[in-house]
Amino acid sequence: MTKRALITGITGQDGSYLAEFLLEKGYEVHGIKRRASSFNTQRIDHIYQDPHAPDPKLSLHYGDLTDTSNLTRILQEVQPDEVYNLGAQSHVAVSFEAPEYTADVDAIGTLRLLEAIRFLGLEKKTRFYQASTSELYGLVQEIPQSETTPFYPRSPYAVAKLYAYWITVNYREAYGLYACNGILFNHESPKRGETFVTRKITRGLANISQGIEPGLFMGNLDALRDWGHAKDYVRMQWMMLQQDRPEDFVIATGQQHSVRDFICWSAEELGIQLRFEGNGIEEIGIVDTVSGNIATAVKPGDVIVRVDPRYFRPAEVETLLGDPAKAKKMLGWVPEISVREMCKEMVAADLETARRHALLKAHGFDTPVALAI
Ligand code: NDP
Ligand code: GDR
Repeated sequence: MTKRALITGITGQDGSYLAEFLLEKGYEVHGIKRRASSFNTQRIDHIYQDPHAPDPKLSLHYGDLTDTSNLTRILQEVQPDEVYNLGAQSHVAVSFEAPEYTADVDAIGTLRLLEAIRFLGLEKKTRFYQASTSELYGLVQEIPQSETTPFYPRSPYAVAKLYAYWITVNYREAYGLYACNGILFNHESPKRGETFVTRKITRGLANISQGIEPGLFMGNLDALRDWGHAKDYVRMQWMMLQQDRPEDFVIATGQQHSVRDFICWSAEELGIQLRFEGNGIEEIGIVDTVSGNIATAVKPGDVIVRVDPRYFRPAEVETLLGDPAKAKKMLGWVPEISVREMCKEMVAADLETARRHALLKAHGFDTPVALAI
């Protein structure tokens, strides 16, 4: 029997990798996409199938996590074996500006899905995955963080995700639903949203190297994160729903690096050596040397990175480091792509795009490039 999965957030980074993964496994995949005034399916266009084709394996449904009747109707139509709740207002800094909306989507949106499963009598059929987050640890109480580390959320996003975490546990305990939380640490890829820190760096530096952007403005360069590759992490999301009993798992690499490290690695991939000077609030990154012919528009002495306090958060999560021992022991999961390999892949993808823009510009077709603010 073909298994059927429903993914909220299918147009996002994880949703697109997970859809690819499930299609390869032979699943029939359904995704919820939001109505937007422009196309918003760039990340899944390569796997999209014409709905007129016989027996399409990927179908999209218009919907929104703020709309109970819409979610209930889609669940009723699809009758999924597995629901992956990846949809969210996922930007921590933005959650300080839109806290109520973030709570509605990230917290109550999760409740809406769980209630719809129960209301439709799908408790015995449908397994539920909740995209929980290392942001729950916030002001960390223990190093490294594992499934038993106490939570201390530090943003409206994390507080909303805390509700979603506990309501998932509650529906498991109260109604016997197969529901699990994946407590995922930061994971990135060339498909990462342009305003998250890693992608902002790889894209920004690639653009600078081609003369498309003059410089990069950053926030807290000392923040420490445990970064993995999204491809490794979606595999784990699926594995969690294939166990005999539902459980929560931390997914992380167990290694930690600073934002400044990530900037230096990305610069290195572009043939640029950077030196940082300053005190954190007035820090600048100066080009020391340029090697090879990759960096075409920078020269020694150029300042290409500046700290701008506008990117500091009202409450920061300074350090996160995960302990994935349970996932390794119980599921045999280990990440396959290292953070440096991931950085290289991201820079290469952004450099290709930057070169295309530079080429167009050189031939008189100047297309504006959006700034990642
Ligand atoms: P993205 O921001 O790339 O994708 C979020 C997805 O949610 C998009 O498809 C977006 O649609 C959709 N979405 C946003 N608001 C709504 C809404 N109101 N109704 C329905 N869908 C909505 O996130 P990621 O792929 O990186 O992350 C996936 C999930 O995992 C998120 O829940 C995130 O909070 C969580 N997470 C992510 C981690 C990471 O490091 N990436 C780590 C831990 C947890 P659209 O494309 O239209 O904007
Ligand atoms: P995070 O990711 O907040 O951890 O949430 P992000 O990449 O936005 O920030 C990581 C760290 O980098 C610092 N930082 C900057 N961040 C951004 N976005 N832009 C900057 O210019 C900048 N300069 C420094 C931040 O202050 C922070 O400390 C991500 C999201 O995917 C969440 O949905 C997910 O739950 C968590 O990861 C785990």
